[in-house]
Amino acid sequence: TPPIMPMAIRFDHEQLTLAPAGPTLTRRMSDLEGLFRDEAARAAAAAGENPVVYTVTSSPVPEANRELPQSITTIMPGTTSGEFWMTKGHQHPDHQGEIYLAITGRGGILMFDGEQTSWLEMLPGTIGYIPPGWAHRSVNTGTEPYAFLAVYPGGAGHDYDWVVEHGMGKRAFRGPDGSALLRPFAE
Ligand code: S6P
Ligand code: ZN
Repeated sequence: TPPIMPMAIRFDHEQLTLAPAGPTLTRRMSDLEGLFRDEAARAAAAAGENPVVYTVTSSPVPEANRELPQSITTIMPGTTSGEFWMTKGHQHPDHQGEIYLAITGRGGILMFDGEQTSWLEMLPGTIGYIPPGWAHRSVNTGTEPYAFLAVYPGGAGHDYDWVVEHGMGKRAFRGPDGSALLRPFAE
């Protein structure tokens, strides 16, 4: 493959798209087996309307060592038995760090290093820093789509099994006043 040349990528704030764009990934309820507290409710939703929970649009920068790719994640608003809609969550196998920039809507980053849990509230303009070794899951805590830019080392990778094995420490539910309420992962 030819070397990547310097490039400008246009970000459309309204459409939440990149041009030029790389691959786009769509995750529906059927792709999120075993991740919500109420798996029966998740399975029922997957068997029914099977809604899109989030999309990830990448730039053309490849996920390869020494490159610095970026993507836009858009999580739809919603809850499953009170648990806010969220990404699968993953750990980077070699523990690289990552940054997120919140663009629209409201959300949070739930992080877990195997012992401690961290929660960062994300509002448009917030830069969230994910330090090395912290698994990360994004959550839409609002009533509109929540979108953010992620910038990460090209060799970072995605270890989804780590989250299945270790959990995320906590879960984000909609509290009585509509804001996020963190509860123990297995409660
Ligand atoms: C990649 C970065 C994001 C996520 C995306 C979807 O390092 O953290 O682009 O991949 O937000 O989340 P997930 O957990 O399904 O990959
Ligand atoms: Zn990541």
